[in-house]
Amino acid sequence: MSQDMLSGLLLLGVGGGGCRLAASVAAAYGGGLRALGVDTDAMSNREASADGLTCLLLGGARLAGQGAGGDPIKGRLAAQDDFENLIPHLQGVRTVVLVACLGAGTGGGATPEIIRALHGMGVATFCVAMLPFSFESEARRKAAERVVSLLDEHADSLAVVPSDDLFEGGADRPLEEAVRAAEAALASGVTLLWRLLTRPGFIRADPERLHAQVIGGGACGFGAAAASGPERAARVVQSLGRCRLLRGGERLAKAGSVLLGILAGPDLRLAEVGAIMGAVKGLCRADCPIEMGTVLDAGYEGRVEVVALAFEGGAARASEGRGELPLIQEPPVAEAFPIQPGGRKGGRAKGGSKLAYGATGRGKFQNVEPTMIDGQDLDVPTYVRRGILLER
Ligand SMILES: Nc1nc2c(ncn2[C@@H]2O[C@H](COP(=O)(O)OP(=O)(O)OP(=O)(O)O)[C@@H](O)[C@H]2O)c(=O)[nH]1
Ligand SMILES: [Mg+2]
Repeated sequence: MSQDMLSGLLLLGVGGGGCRLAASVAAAYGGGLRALGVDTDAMSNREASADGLTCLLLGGARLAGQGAGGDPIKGRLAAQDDFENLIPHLQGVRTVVLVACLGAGTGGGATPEIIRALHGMGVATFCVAMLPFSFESEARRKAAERVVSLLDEHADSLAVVPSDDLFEGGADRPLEEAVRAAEAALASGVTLLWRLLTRPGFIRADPERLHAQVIGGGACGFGAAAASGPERAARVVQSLGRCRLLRGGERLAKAGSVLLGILAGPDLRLAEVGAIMGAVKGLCRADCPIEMGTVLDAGYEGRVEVVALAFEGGAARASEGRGELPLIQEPPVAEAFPIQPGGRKGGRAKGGSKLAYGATGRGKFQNVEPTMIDGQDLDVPTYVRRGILLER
């Protein structure tokens, strides 16, 4: 079994933009990353497949491979139709890292549905959701915002990334260079989990703790910085503190837990690891746990890169973690995806289950021992456990 199979992670691109970004993240990782794309648009699927990403068509019977045309309801129904086809790809997967661009039909409509179904199967989800560029229409921005609240409700960890921020300092750069830099920034954050697990340096990340981190993470910001030359350890943390994706350090200052990767060549010195950790601690709250790992790769010779995932929440306790591997053979697809003719946009539960139950679905039972009967946590309301949409 390859190292990547052992990581239990799957990268999933959703929609046209999501698949393109997932393909570039997988390519930036350098091969071997377990990745998949799903889209309603057959042509876009073919393009992503040509870029090396295996893509599945969603809603072929409903949309004839023509895409969701900007309509998130079509995207949602397409995911309901064909989620089943994803199941063979989930063998051994404990955490799915979803990448989607919001503002149109498939990324906006299918992503919350897929997350809800994965949650019903006991698979943890870390969603990276891109917001439209500021030069796109107001309607796209509003559509994206509506989806963010759904994702917030169902994803275990959620990083919302304004596309503009990814193109930090890129306005005057040649377009191709700006796109490459933006993709590299995204890849640094998204692939950190894989790199810590499958290409560790002398400090290895623990898969259980990473899994618990995703489950308890909540809102997440990520940022990366690189430096070389003298004083590179001090300078790399200074530029991480200024990173726009981390809101100029605000995300770190408020974080409930941080996952930090130090990526360097074999020339990395122990004193530099100490200096980086000390400086990052200085950017965070005194009581913020920082889980750190190093990735040593000859390609980084002379350079040090620091990647931080700043989570609002802390790692889930072992009792909250979904320790069991999902039962791939008998997925609760029917319960997770009740077909709703003329279903409501969003389909939020009455009373807004986000406030009541949060991303884990455990609400006020968040910090108590789960009441487990037949493998089901009865502290989580049935409709949340089964992903049933309630009409107001
Ligand atoms: N960074 C980046 N963003 C993209 C790219 N393509 C699309 N987007 C963004 O993604 C948003 C949604 O567009 P798509 O991903 O193409 O839409 P979709 O999810 O395929 O939905 P439908 O086409 O309606 O089925 C757009 O408003 C853009 O902000 C891309 O290649 N790179
Ligand atoms: Mg599309």
